Order: sequence, then C-alpha cells, then structure tokens
Amino acid sequence: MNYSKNELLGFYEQLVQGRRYEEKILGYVNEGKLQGFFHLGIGQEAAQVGVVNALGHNDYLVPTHRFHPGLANKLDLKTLTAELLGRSNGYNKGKAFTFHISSKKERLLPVNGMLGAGIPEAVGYAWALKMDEKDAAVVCVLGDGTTSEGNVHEGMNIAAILDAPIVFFIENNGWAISNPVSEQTKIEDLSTRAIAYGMPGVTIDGNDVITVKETLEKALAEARKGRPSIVEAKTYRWRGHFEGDPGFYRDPQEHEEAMKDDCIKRLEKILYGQGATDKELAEIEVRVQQRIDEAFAYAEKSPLPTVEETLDYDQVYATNLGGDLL
Ligand SMILES: Cc1ncc(C[n+]2csc(CCOP(=O)(O)OP(=O)(O)O)c2C)c(N)n1
Repeated sequence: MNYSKNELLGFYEQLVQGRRYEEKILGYVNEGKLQGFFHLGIGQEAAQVGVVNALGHNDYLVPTHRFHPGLANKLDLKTLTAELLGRSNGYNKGKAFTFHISSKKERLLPVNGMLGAGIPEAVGYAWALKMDEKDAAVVCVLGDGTTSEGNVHEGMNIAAILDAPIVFFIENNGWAISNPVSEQTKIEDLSTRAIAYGMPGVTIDGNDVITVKETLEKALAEARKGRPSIVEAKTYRWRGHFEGDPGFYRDPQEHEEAMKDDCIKRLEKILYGQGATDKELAEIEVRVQQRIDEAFAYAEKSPLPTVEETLDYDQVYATNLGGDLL
C-alpha cells in the first residue's frame, strides 16, 4: 500500500517517540533516579511501532520486558511514565513498573516474567475471545531466546489445535542475553517452526515499520477468523541486555554494522524522497521531546503510593492477574 507523506511522517514521529522515550529512561538510570533492570529496545522501534499500528480496536497485546518504544506509542504517556516512576496514578498504581504493566482499557495484558510461561497464558486469552465470539485477536510478542522454552511449543501447538485468534510475533534481536541466535537453534528463520504446528509462518525485515505493520495486519485478519500464525521480525538489540550489561560477549564490528541499519534513518530517507524537509523533521523532534519531558515532569510531581496502598496486595492481584482483563 502507498502512504502519503503525512502518514509516513506520522510513523516517523512514533519511531522518534519510542527512541527518545527510552533515551529519557536511560538518562534517569544514569542519574540514579531510576533503579532496577531496564531492558531497552533502542534499535527495535520499527518492529514495535509496526505492531501497535496494526492492532485493531478490539485486539489485545501481550508485550515483553523490552517493549517500551511500543508502549510509549500505545499508552497514555503520562500514565505510563507515572507507572514507570512507581506513582499511585500509574496504570497499575505504581506496582507493575513497565515490566508487568497491564490495562483493561488499553487492552494490554501483562507480561509473565518467567519467559515462555506467558505464551500458554496468551493462548488462553485468545481462546477466551473465541469462546466469547469476539471479533478480536491477541498479538503475543516474544523474543528469539524465549522461543527455545518448552512452554512456547506447548502454547503454539495448542493455539493451532484450538484455532485460537492469536499472532505470535517473534522480535528477533539476535541475542538472548549473551547467547546469539546461532547458538540457540539450527534453523535460519524462527518462523519455520510454524510448520510443526500446522500454521503459517513468515519472516520479515523488522527494521521496516511499514512491512511490520502490513504483515501484522494481514496476520491479525486471519487470526480473527481462527487462523493463528507466527510472524518473525528480524532486528537488532543496540543496547546491552539490560542497562549495566557491558556486552563483552558481542563482536563490536557486528554491533557497529547492525547499527548502520537504523529504522529511523531508513524512514528519513524515504521521507526526503517524498519531499519532507529538515524543518518538518526537526519540528517532530521538538514536539516529541516536549511531550516526553511533560510526561516525566507530570510523573515526578505525582504522589507515591501510600503505605496502605502499598500493602494492599489484593490490588496487585486484581489489576495485574485478575480474570477480568478481557
Ligand atoms: C524461564 C526464564 N529463564 C530465564 C530468565 C532470565 N532472562 C530474562 S530475559 C532473558 C533473555 C531473553 O531473550 P529473548 O527472548 O531473546 O528476549 P530479549 O531479552 O533479547 O528481548 C533471560 C534468559 C527468565 N526471565 N525466565
């Protein structure tokens, strides 16, 4: 499909928003204002923005621990940032961080920290949609390393058997902590695993936001009719596995080469070809930065949970794990 310059500028703005949001997080981590494990998705923005733009109004998303660029475009930036900073007006009252964040309103389902264990859960959500005869599907995002977990195979197999409305979106960033894909599996494309479950599988360029969006749209249309599939998007993790990981296991040359294929620069090139100007792109930068700065300022001014709220464990269960998310 052809997109107008304005539509492409819209995608560009989202890619930039994803990257600048994580750069802001990085600044906070470096200043010691944020503590904990941060798995940044810098470099993977096209894969994530492509996914969130493909979702239909009734579809659900199960993200991963590395999905901030996607969430920074799907969710309300202020409420997301309040959650990130542990504030009581965050999506989950500051208890979920961005790792387990969920929202019934936004149709966002929580990540299971036990990699792979979330895949049968996601199939369960999809099966529930089918049983309720909803015209909706689930996109379940998982990393390349996660595909090697036993639960994933069980989940994918049962999804196929149940004709569950689900798309498994493998965000293949080349690495699972220090383990390269080549040491995780003998297969070239992770999507070929779909053959074993009797469902379609396709591998695409994960640094091309349009390709990701259009592939996912098609896969979701099929999934809503009860035809699940696997989409693998190949991209690259620019940062360490988490902030603080020096990444000594990675060949610096491989890293440098991969970073040359920057999804933002790629779209920039297309935009210049369509007559976009430096001024238009610079205005996007300013607008995005302002939005992000406002979200962080809002979150910093927001209240921390009270002692009572912190001790209210029922709330953790109800907001993060409760059965009423669909
Ligand atoms: C069952 C389980 N084993 C190990 C871990 C620790 N762990 C957290 S992230 C990660 C690597 C995941 O790699 P991948 O699925 O490729 O996603 P990426 O982090 O590269 O986005 C591991 C091993 C975990 N959380 N759960």
